Amino acid sequence: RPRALSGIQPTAGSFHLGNYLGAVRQYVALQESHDAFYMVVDLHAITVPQDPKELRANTRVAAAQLLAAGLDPERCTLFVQSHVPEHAQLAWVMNCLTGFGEASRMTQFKDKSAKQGADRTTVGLFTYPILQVADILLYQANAVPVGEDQRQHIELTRDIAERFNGRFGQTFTLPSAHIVRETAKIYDLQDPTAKMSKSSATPKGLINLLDDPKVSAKKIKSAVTDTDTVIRFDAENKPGVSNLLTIYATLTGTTVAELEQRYEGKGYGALKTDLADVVVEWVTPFRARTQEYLDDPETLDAVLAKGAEKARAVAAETLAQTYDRMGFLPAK
Ligand code: AQP
Repeated sequence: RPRALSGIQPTAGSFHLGNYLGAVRQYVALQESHDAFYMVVDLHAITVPQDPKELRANTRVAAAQLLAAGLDPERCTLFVQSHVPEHAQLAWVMNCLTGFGEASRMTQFKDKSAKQGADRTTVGLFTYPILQVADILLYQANAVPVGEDQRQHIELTRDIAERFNGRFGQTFTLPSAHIVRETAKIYDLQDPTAKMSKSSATPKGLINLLDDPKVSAKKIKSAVTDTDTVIRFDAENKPGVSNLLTIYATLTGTTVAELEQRYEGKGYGALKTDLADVVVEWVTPFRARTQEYLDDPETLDAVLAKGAEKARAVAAETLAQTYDRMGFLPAK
């Protein structure tokens, strides 16, 4: 079976709808066809300041949400990044193979560091994509399910893997981004030209899966649309309505075309009210399942321990081979 690998940050506590539709849904799908490794990326999280107590709690919350979304530890390997020390070890090697200019061209870093200012931007944030390179290459992953915002980082991973293979002999599999076009970028409800993100300009544009469903329903109902009245998918001219149609179609397993037909002659109010109901119906059992996993931390930790053990077996082999190829003297 081909390998899949992806990771999600535990930072915000709750995942948002963009994380779920853009990435986590694909994790669930790929566990059927791939030998899949999924991790809660706590090492990535500390590239911005974290409260230690919250980070620890949120790591469990993230794992619980992944299980609630449908990851099955019998069918995939679910673990916490810091439980597998090879990630940090291979990241150092990859840092030494990456050009400073090359890393400087990463748009996510440019955007985030511009927002934070140079003094608050850590070197860790700068090398974040290179840790991601190590994450992916350690598992010889073929497919990396992610949202559109990660495409450039997967390209970087391919470049560095090719560079290593060229210099030291075939070692790493070249991965491909697994990006589902329709849901590759879910937009902010208040600014439908910007990505829905945990650092959105206003919380009103962001649907957190673990929020009170009433709050989420209200946000859907006050989503920004346009002054036209027709319910039609047109990402360029009607980004707000198009985003709502994408969310609606994906959560209900219908198509956008079907929805356009169903809402012909109806107003935006009807679409929003119905979508608010759809979201409430989806998040309510999701929250309950997440809580069940959190109520039993021993079982949750056991799942993560078993996952880390399985992940380590693969990661250690890749790291040993990498060290050997580079000419490190083996420890006796
Ligand atoms: N709006 C989105 N649409 C589609 N996919 C998205 N992803 C994030 N936002 C969207 C995908 O979710 C996965 C996990 O992301 P992460 O843990 O790296 O979080 P993030 O990308 O940092 O999430 P945010 O909310 O966008 O955070 P900030 O504001 O810090 O940038 C990834 O596969 C990502 O593509």
